[in-house]
This record gives sequence, structure tokens and C-alpha cells, in this order.
Amino acid sequence: MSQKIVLYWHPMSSASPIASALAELDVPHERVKVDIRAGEQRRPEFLALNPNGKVPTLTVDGAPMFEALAMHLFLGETYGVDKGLWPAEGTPERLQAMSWCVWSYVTYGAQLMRLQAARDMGTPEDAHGTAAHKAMDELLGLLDARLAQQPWMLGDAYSLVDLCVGSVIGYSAYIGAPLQNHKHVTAWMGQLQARPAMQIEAT
Ligand SMILES: N[C@@H](CCC(=O)N[C@@H](CS)C(=O)NCC(=O)O)C(=O)O
Repeated sequence: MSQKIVLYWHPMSSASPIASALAELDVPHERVKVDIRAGEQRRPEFLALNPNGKVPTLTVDGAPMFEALAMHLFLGETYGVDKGLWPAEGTPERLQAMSWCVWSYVTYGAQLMRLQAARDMGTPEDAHGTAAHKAMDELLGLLDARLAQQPWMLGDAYSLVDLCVGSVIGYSAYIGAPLQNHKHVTAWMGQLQARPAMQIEAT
């Protein structure tokens, strides 16, 4: 299959994990920088691709898509199976892959947004910030229990599920999520962040 893929991105943003996924998959693509600090995401030609005016935005043979989570699932299903980086359709692992990816962006992501909002208000210790911190600690406990049993999210081998889940967990650590209480998560994040495809900001 040879689709023309274009990733609209900005360094150190929600688009970075998608750039890393494309690198892990070795999918030929074009990368177009959208300077979100200069407001380029609000240009009409960009809003025609993504009415939200956000990166990442991806086009596939000219057809646009938005939301990083949707891109992780699309890239995994389309390019990952042949490369051994995404489970085949119809397997129990495929169900787990989808579940954990959605869990990270939606369930864990909701608490992350709550903590982020409290931080933005300058009140991370208020009721919202404290509740978000506690909820994240509990959710990280689920992840830690899984990673105590196996080195990677789906078992013995790295997959794009590690990249998807790890990118959300990594950002949450940056804003103060209690990763230090979860030693398996911390060790897994170290392995993940050492991968060449995660050094994408330098390229
Ligand atoms: N839910 C979206 C969030 C995307 C997002 O918030 N992108 C930010 C960069 S990290 C952005 O483009 N901000 C520009 C703006 O809001 O004007 C996703 O996961 O793709």
C-alpha cells in the first residue's frame, strides 16, 4: 500500500507522539510544521483540514483526520500489523490494544486535564487538583500492576500501544502526576523514552 501521508505538527506538542509512531513504523511521509505560537493553525486553509485548529492533523491521500488517539489507532491498524507493532484483527491482543489506548487518552486523560486546569489556575493543591492527583495515582496503580507482570503493554514485545499510552503518561509526569509511586511504570517509561523514535524533536 502506498498512501501519501502528511503530518501537520509542531515540536513538543500533542503531535510529537504521532511523529514518533510514523518513525517507529518507518512510514514514508511529509512533515509540515504549523507554527501554533504564530497562529498558523487558525489560517482558513488549515481550518479546512481540521476545524479545531490543532496539531496533530494528518492527511491520507489528501483526506484529513484529527485527534491523536484516532491517528494512533489508524496507524497501528494500517501499518503496524505487518511490522509486528500492532496486533492482528480478531485477536484478544487487538481488543487490549484499543482498550489501553483509549484508556490513556480518555480515562487517564480526563484526570490529566483536571490537574492541568488546576495548575493553570495556580491552584494545584485545591480540591480539583488533589482529587485529580489521587485519581491518577489509582489509575497508575492499574498500569503498574500490568507492567509488573510483563515488560511491555501487550506482553514480551514493544508495540505502538506502549508509545500511545506512554506519551500520555510521560506528559502527565511533566505536569506533576505521581509516577514515583509506581516503579514498574517508571522503569517502563525509561525504556520507552530511550527508543530512537522518541528522539524525534531533535530531527
Ligand atoms: N485532543 C487533541 C488535542 C490537540 C491539541 O491540543 N493540540 C495543541 C498543541 S499540544 C494545539 O494545536 N494548540 C493550538 C491551539 O489550541 O490554538 C489531540 O489529541 O489531537
